[in-house]
Amino acid sequence: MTQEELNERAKQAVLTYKVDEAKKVAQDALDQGADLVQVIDKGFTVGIQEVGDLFEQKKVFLPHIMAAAGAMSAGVDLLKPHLGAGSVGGKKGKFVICTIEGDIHSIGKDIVAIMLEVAGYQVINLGRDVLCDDIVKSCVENQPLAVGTSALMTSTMVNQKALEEKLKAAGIRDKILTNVGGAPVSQDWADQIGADIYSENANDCVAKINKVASD
Ligand code: HCB
Repeated sequence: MTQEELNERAKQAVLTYKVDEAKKVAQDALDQGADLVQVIDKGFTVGIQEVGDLFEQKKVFLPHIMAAAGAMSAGVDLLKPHLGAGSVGGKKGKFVICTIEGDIHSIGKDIVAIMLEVAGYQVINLGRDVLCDDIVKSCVENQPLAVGTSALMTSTMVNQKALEEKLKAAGIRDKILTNVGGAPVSQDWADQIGADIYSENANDCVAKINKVASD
């Protein structure tokens, strides 16, 4: 089976909410030594984005989203241990990541976390709906190169701004790069709140962090 066929099957498994098929595609990809990052990025991720679009068009509803997310997680969880994540020992630096306070959306943030690990960063994934105070605490303890926050709702984006203020108050803002992402987030928003880097997607995030890490 070609890489494109595997990617398409992964996408369809999410689009049709099929947990078993998502696991099977992942296993087939492993068995044939396929490019696993592509299966995630061009397969499962595209599937969940399309389900998201259908949701916005009111063609599917919340239970469908949850089922699609479940299929995606089942496939990605199988692939994760085989991605070579951290194979270079996280030598490029630490990256603290989480979904911002008040927000439980975790799929995109977890994809970014995986891609950063594969790229050689030591990722400290704090989870979702993480209090700004806890993010600051982790930054003080871990002294990462960067902290990335994900916001999927207009109502929680404001907490990315609050984090900027809290990092300043803790006296560590100038020692850490801040990275913001999530569907409603934009370069304009990053500029407005004084975040260092806006990332449109996981690849964009890795590329931009690689650039600053190598400067
Ligand atoms: Co949810 N939800 N949801 N949801 N949800 C959205 C986000 C809406 C836009 C849907 C809509 O109404 N049109 C909407 C927000 C409206 C708004 O404020 N503008 C919404 C709402 C309202 C809600 C609830 C309040 C619904 C309810 O309960 N009534 C509730 C949230 C409660 C809360 O958080 N307190 C809710 C719940 C859910 C779930 C649980 C059903 C499920 C989440 C499951 C999970 O994450 N474990 C869910 C989902 C899946 C979505 C949609 C359909 C897809 C989000 C997603 O996973 N996209 C979404 C609609 C949409 O976005 N089109 C909808 C796919 C990923 C791959 O994309 O953008 O997250 P991404 O990540 C990209 C990119 O942004 C970037 O890289 C990622 C990978 O390429 N990136 C970063 C992201 N984070 C980054 C961090 C970095 O540092 C760097 C880059």
